[in-house]
Amino acid sequence: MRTQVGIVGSGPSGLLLARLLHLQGIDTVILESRSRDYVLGRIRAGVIEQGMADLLREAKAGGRMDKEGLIHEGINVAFDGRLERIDFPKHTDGKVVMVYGQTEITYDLMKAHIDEAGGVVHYDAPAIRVEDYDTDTPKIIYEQNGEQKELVCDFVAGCDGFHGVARKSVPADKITNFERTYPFGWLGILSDVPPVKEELIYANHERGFALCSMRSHTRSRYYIQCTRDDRVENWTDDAFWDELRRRLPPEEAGNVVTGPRLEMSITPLHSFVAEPLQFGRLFLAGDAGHIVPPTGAKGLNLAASDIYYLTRAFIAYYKEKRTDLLDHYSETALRRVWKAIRFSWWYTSLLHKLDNDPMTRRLQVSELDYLVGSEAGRTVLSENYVGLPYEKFE
Ligand code: FAS
Ligand code: PHB
Repeated sequence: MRTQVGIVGSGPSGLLLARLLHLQGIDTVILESRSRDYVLGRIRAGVIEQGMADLLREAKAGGRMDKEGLIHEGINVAFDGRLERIDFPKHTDGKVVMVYGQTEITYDLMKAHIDEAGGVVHYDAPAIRVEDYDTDTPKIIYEQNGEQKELVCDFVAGCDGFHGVARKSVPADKITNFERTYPFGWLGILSDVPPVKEELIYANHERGFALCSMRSHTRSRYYIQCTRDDRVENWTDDAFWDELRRRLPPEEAGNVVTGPRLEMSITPLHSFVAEPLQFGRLFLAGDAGHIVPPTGAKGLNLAASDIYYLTRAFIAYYKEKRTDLLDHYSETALRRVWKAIRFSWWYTSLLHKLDNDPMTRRLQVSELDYLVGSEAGRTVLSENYVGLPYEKFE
């Protein structure tokens, strides 16, 4: 099999890239190890920046988002029994975020790229490795129906997430990994109950972090900090709701509407960056190149900015035979990645129970008190949360 851009992984990165290139007449083939339904069934991101929303519109896959997505002009921060609202438009020249689930985004991209445009995606076709990416004809070796096959390409985009094979196809001495693992995770529940509040609540509490989010006005997503080795089996729904309420200010705790779980899962928290993101004709994008703890809601949005730069680089190559944008993809994408890594680490450290030292707790509460009491503090939080601007790349 032969194509122009071979893509490993049909998560939001891979699908968005394929869709945007298709609209420019550039051929792609996606190889995905899982089934279509499995990919669609994942419960992940819920908050998207302006940049991601604009890219979905550019991909002509933003119609349902614009109809059903919830525009949020702020978040709430809870600590010390207080609840403080951060007004984004006031501190960022009118910028906002959108609450629209990753599951919905994946559905919309599959519909636009595969069902409506006939885009080529091979499901249940795991890639085994990427070869010859330092030549003009890189190959993806993959398995399908028990047979080993190869996809010959001009370029390979590794959009196969943290556990994928694209990054692992690069020799260790050619890549530098930066990693930080946190000694805790998030226990999340999805339930068809109205959210406790119109906007998200990020709560710092002596018992640990809590987050109140949603997917719609009738479907809520809540998270509480748990230990890294905790297990979903340890938690009944009631135990989850009781612990969540303990970590919220009294009024909000009283307003929580509880219900049975649709889904419950634990997410370990870590920060990871691979450098560079380009190896000859192999390009890494999204979680294949970097991971952030979900506290800052940046994972999916960083995947979007990578795809913004990578799409423009491929278009410049195929339309004008330019290679300069391809050569600058890695450094440009990583500049924005590191700022989001820093913000996500800082926000995670500020809101989570890091240890049992009362000094740590006092430092967190006083930093939160400073932050919400200062215009500069509110601006710093708002600017980073709504998403730092994309660089001009043309
Ligand atoms: P993905 O991991 O989504 O997709 C990679 C694809 O590659 C998968 O379909 C996988 O099956 C496939 N694959 C893997 N190995 C393969 C192989 N060998 N061959 C073929 N295919 C292969 N981000 C936010 O911005 N906001 C949030 O609110 C947020 N909340 C989150 C909550 C949770 C609980 C979690 C876990 C993550 C959250 N994230 C959030 C981050 C998350 O959204 C990721 O950043 C996003 O899924 C990244 O998309 P991709 O890069 O496409 O990787
Ligand atoms: C979510 O809605 O799943 C969500 C929202 C904000 C975050 C992380 C997850 O920071």
